Amino acid sequence: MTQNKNSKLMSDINPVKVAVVGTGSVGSTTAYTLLLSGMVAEIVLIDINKDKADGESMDLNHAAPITTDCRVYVGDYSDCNNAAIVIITGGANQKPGQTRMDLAAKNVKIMQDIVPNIVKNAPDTILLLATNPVDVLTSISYKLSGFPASRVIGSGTLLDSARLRYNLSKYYKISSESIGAFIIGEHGDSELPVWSLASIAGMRLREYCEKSNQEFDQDALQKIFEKTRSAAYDIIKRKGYTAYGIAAGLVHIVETILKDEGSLLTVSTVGDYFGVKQVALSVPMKVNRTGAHHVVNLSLDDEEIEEIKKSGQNIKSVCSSLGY
Ligand code: 6V0
Repeated sequence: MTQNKNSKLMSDINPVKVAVVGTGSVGSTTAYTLLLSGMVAEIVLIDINKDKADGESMDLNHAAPITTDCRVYVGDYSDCNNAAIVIITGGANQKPGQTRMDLAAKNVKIMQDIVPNIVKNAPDTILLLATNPVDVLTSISYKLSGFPASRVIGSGTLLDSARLRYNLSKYYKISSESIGAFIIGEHGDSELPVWSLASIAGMRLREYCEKSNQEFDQDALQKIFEKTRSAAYDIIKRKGYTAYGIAAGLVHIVETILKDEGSLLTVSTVGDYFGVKQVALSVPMKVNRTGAHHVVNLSLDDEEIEEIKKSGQNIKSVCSSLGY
């Protein structure tokens, strides 16, 4: 991310507007991360709690003169007009012990309010969802919006994959940047790690361990995955919400879109995956200026295929229980 105040900003070249709907813990942290990135000229904040949005806007604007030139203001949906991306973080969050799926009924009603309003005012924008259960809501928002699937993107397992790489980096004492590993499927309890393709220095983990004279310990890997999967529960139990990881993830997706990078990110879009049709879940997707595109079928092993199918069916059955 560009952080140097004096460097040429993308917003200097082509003023970019991003709207953030929902200014709670995730929305406000995302807006702050976006402001610091220097990638956008305008950030519009939208929330049913206008006072909260106002307070966040005032606070964020005071950071602008000492960081990057960026105008932050509270708006309504008409201000989404011409926004390159609208980030949706509005809705209920998990309370200690609650699963993401427990939020589905409440948050789908909120999407029924938010999504048509965005579509009316910003028919060409890209929707980027974080609100949970993110895959269910991405599937439903795709239908509500009438947008092509590539323009309705859930943050999916980008965060889970980052958590996995962080936990593996601690275990192997190697920078997370040098670890190729990811989580696919639902951003939630049915997600799965792709151990069959995980690699360090181009080698599968078993081979890496052999060559670096360490034990390949499958049980340790299982524990690392369980710690990754339960990370949100563990954080929420202690501080009540999670925000930094998802904010960094959302801004990374924004950057990938605005810079037309074509990076493969584990984000969620509606498609047909391993025989499960028309569902949003995460596999590596090519992300560029036009959105997220499913361009490659992973070579999974049989067990992984069974697990991702179950994960997809799980998301689909929650969607149908909600009438979608
Ligand atoms: P929060 O702090 O309660 O903020 C939610 C905000 O949404 C509040 O300010 C509400 O006023 C606002 N809101 C509610 N209804 C509407 C509406 N109809 N229109 C506009 N705004 C509305 O929650 P927090 O920010 O912690 O979490 C937001 C969502 O992100 C939750 O669903 C979380 O579960 C989800 N997360 C998703 C993650 C991911 O990886 N995808 C990670 C962390 C949290």
